[in-house]
Amino acid sequence: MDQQVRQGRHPAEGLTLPEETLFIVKPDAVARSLTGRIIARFEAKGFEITRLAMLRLTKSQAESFYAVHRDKPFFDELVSFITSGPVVACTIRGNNAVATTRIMVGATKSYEAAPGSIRGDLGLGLSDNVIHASDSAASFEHESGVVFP
Ligand code: FUP
Repeated sequence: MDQQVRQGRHPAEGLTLPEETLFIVKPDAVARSLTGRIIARFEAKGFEITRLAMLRLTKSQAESFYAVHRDKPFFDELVSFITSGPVVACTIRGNNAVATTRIMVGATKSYEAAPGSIRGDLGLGLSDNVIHASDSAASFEHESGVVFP
């Protein structure tokens, strides 16, 4: 067993690039009872959960969350979908968290996402694509501020 684990420290300590990121289990995945399975993948990878909540985003929270997409044709559908039911928001900490989480999540279009990724294994949709994950440190700061005010 690893020395750090033996001493009771979390494996996420002593990192080369300690970082935090945010993922959101979307309403489709919560409704399909996939929340535990998704969170378990991040725990198994070695990330430490730092915040966890089930919540329902308001329309104004969702519009702020997805502000970067405000001018896109799919913006209204995106806001409508993410507010359509409860979500589970989670911040995690670990080595290279932002980029590693994006790899674990997979391509935006679930039906094209590689098997082995969360979207590739668990979804077929586009706006209903199972999970959101911050794509940069700046996105993490903005998005976590909206979700965990
Ligand atoms: P991702 O970072 O993979 O979640 O994807 P984007 O930030 O590009 O898109 C945000 C969300 O918009 C996606 F989760 C799904 C939705 N979307 C559409 O509905 N249609 C599109 O053409 C692109 C994205």
